[in-house]
Amino acid sequence: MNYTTLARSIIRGDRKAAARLISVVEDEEEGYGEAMDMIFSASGRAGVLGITGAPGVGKSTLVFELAKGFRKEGKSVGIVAVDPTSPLTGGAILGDRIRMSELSSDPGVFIRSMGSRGGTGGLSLQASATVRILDALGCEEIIVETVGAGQTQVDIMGLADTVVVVTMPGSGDEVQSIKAGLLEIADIYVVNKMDLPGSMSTAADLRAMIDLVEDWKGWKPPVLLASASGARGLEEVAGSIRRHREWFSDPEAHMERRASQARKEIYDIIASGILRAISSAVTDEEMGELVRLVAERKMSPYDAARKVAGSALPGADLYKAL
Ligand SMILES: Nc1nc2c(ncn2[C@@H]2O[C@H](COP(=O)(O)OP(=O)(O)OP(=O)(O)O)[C@@H](O)[C@H]2O)c(=O)[nH]1
Ligand SMILES: [Mg+2]
Repeated sequence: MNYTTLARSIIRGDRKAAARLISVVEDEEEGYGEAMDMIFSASGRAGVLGITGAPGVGKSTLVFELAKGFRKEGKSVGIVAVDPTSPLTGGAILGDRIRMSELSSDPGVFIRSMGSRGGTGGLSLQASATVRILDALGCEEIIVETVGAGQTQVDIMGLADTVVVVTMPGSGDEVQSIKAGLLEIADIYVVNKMDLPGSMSTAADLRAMIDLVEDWKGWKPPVLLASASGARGLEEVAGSIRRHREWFSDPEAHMERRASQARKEIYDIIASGILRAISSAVTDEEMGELVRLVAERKMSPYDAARKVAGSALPGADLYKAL
């Protein structure tokens, strides 16, 4: 299969071709790198927004409302919902589908759900390739929903220019978990479900936490109250996203973040490519035998890894590397 034909169709705006190339990346087919080079050249125009937070805080509802807002401005929208938890049951994804059905009939909206299928490639790489493909397709705004830190393999900062961390009132645990993992990644905080009791004090807790950091290097994350399902506070959220984007669009000022995004993507691509090359150097039987030996504790997993990698990379100093 020549994926470059697919890439050309995507750049012309062919949604079916985009869906197919995303599947190629997800299924870890070989040889789509050249198509991704073309996609890369045609991308770079979209605004990429990350929405993250604990399960059930209202991320998808917020994504839906923000997408509707972008549509009102006449912008085309791509939505990538990453569900690392339950690729099998797909419960959350199904719920999202129903919620999204209003948008999915809109030709200006492209929605894609993805979950880890337990393959060798990283979900991060799949998500970043999907964002690029939607960008090349012509989506002007791309929203990526991921479940909060610690529960996901997807580094949202590596994907998005603006990251919104969503939380909800009622659990001090929430603020604790944000402290533990999400503090460094948030550009904007949204305390969703402001219709429920305790939203003011959750916001106050977050603000107190933010105030402890002395130097925000030009952008101090605002804490906003909203109700995604009640359509309250959404203008303010959209406004903050716009302001952050303006601030972030100065390329000189943000080389550090862009460089760390680039570094991560390069390493993800290397890791997935090498893993694929190495895996194809052993047969399923050979791999099965090694798995059995390690499971029976007759061989160290490091030794097994060296044996597999050694047959694909003769001459590499695997004792040093592994
Ligand atoms: N009371 C209240 N409920 C809300 C609000 N926003 C969303 N919800 C409800 O919260 C529940 C979870 O919303 P989702 O948007 O699916 O949350 P999520 O964070 O995407 O959930 P996962 O993707 O499963 O992690 C749904 O029943 C929503 O209707 C709100 O502002 N107030
Ligand atoms: Mg969701």
